[in-house]
Amino acid sequence: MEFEQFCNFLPKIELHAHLNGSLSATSLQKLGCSNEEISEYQKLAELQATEKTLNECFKLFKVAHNATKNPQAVYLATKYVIEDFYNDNVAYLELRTTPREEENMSRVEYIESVVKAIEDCDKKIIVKLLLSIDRSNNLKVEENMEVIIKMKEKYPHVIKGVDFSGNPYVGGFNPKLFQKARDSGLFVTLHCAEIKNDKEVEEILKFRPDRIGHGTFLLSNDHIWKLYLDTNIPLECCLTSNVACGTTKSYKEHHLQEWIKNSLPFTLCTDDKGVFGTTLSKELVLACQYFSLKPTDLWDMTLKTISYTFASDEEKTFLTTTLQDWKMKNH
Ligand code: 6MZ
Repeated sequence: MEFEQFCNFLPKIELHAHLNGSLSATSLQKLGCSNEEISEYQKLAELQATEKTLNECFKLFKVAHNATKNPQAVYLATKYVIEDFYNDNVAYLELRTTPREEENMSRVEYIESVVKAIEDCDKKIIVKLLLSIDRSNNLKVEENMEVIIKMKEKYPHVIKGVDFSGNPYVGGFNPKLFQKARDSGLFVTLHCAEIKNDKEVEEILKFRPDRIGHGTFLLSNDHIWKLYLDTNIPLECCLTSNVACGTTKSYKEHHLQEWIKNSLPFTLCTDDKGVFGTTLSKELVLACQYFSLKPTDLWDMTLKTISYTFASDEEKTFLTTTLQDWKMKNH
């Protein structure tokens, strides 16, 4: 089997996908976006990778947010995104999203719409939900966390964790807030070192989240890197996102090579497949191309990724069997 075909058909695991950033142009069209709005959303691909690009990226989410301002649209958006991942042979998906309050929708209604779309899914894909705290919305973080914890109590079979994301140039990490999430039984994954911010990164590593996203600037300071090595926290690696946002200069220079060289835990993810025009299969192909990974390495990585998920033991066993059966049939 050609390696592209291998990446395509492998039952994959996606652990870092933001709902609104994952909406494809077709889905946005179905949600009522105009052609102009859609070309605005896709313009990142045309931009030169400069430091400003990460800020540009955060403006683009407005297009998707404008299309998901009521419960019905949020339900449909979730359904479309799950279908896209299913069509890319993703067997297990952890979707993350920031509960949003709009004129015609409360945060509770937002979350319930996403949960309903997940519960209604009749495809062979396991989907779990992580709720995000937007770091740039500092005024409401406490209140947002309370809503998240309440909703986790109502839908414990779907809502598994909490994420810390948003524009990394704004706001800061509050360990006490995330301790509350942890105490309530939620797993914690935090965007970490997407830009250089050693003080915050140190606080995040000391908190020891279950996973971290990006980790781009962990290597830029020896002390931070040593701290990371002590924790051995799995990294959600988003190759295309980092290159498109200009936080990493090129695929060739991507920090993933250090994880591979040192056998550190990582998994490949899309981040915002709509905004960055990628798929999980494409991310696997890129890893093969730039870091000489072989299909067997990707199978091994996927097997290891099962232990980084926030799934139940039964679900983990099911995923392991799925992967092993696939290998038997395709070798
Ligand atoms: C940090 C990001 C992100 O939550 O409305 N988001 N946060 N770094 C990134 N790297 C590029 N990509 C997406 O999905 C969109 C939201 O996810 C976060 C931002 O807060 C963005 O507004 P939801 O479904």
